Amino acid sequence: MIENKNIKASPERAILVGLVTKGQTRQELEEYLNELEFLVRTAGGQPVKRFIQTLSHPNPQTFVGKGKLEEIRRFIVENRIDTVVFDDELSPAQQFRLEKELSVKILDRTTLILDIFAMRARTAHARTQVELAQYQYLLPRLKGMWTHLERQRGGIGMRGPGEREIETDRRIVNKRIADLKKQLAKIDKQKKVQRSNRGKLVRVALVGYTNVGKSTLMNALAKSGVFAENKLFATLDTKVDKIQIGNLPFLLSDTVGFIRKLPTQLIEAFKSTLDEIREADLLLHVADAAHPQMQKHLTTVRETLAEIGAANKNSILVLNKIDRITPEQLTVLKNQFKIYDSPVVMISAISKKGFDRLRKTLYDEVRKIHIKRYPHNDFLYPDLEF
Ligand SMILES: Nc1nc2c(ncn2[C@@H]2O[C@H](COP(=O)(O)OP(=O)(O)OP(=O)(O)O)[C@@H](O)[C@H]2O)c(=O)[nH]1
Ligand SMILES: [Mg+2]
Repeated sequence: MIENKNIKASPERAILVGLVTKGQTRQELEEYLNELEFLVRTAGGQPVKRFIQTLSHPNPQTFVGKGKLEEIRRFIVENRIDTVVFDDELSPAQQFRLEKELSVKILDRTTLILDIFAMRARTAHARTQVELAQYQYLLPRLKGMWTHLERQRGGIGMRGPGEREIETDRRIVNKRIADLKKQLAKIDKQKKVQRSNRGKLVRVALVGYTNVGKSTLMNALAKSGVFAENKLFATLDTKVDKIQIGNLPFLLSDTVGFIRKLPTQLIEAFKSTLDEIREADLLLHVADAAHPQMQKHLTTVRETLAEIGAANKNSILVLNKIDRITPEQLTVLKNQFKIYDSPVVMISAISKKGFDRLRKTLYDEVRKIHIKRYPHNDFLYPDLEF
């Protein structure tokens, strides 16, 4: 595992930087920075201040403009800032220029998410996947790193030892990536065997944005003791439980949550974890009804599902945390989702409000799949009253 430098006894003091651009309004940026702040806290840092600039596009060298950079530099010195977090993926050139200009740790959204994944990975499988993603992120950045070090040491020429060291490093990293891929291929095979041993039961997968309550719902339905917490990416491994509603058994899996701009390295590295979703017969798409960004979360989840090859699956939309919204908001929500392309259920995974409806919907949808799969057995599954 690449060392996680973000955990310290006293929290790292961080400032956040984002841009208002043509494609991103001030309000959107504020919302994205709220999420970035939550990510920083999850990683063990303390957000201190936000810097926002309106630019048509990021400066290719320094992300922000010259004046803003100076403002940030002054703030860092006067307020003992350890880290600057940018709300976008920085190019290797930007990253190293910024490190040089600001002399503190520079993180972007991707490194932050990778870092949290590294912190959260519990099993060998999750660790291997995270490490692969981290090395893949690192590979194109090696050159910048060496150039940066050379400059710090006082300017040995670009084609000097620095260049040879880049090559050595690149070889080491490539070898490590190849080894990790081999290890993952082995784990993939085992997981495939495990999945095929589970028999022919209908498979339902919980999917959704991070922190919406997937694991809490899994616990409520299965009493399985899945780790749930008010932090981002509490779950990285897949947990599968057998559930029975009426006389109908099925498998329910809980796995990693999605987020806006989930690093592509992670999507690739977590391929086998995401297989659980890809191979599911039915998706239980959970959303946080009390979150101001719920609609955007729904879109992100749909886009991510398409990206991993799991679009157009049968699904049930579960709007969770209704204990945290007013009766008026609930009415608005009900009207909003009256017409939707899949069944919609509103619940609270904590108070268990709406659970009868959820069980009934789950039963009906799983039964449909069952009947299709075993056409001669349908008499076994009567209509249930809940
Ligand atoms: N008020 C309220 N809080 C809830 C409800 N369901 C879950 N939570 C809380 O939301 C937080 C996140 O819950 P998790 O179950 O860990 O969410 P998750 O979707 O599994 O999150 P990741 O694994 O990080 O993707 C926890 O603090 C839960 O207690 C609910 O119905 N009402
Ligand atoms: Mg979870």
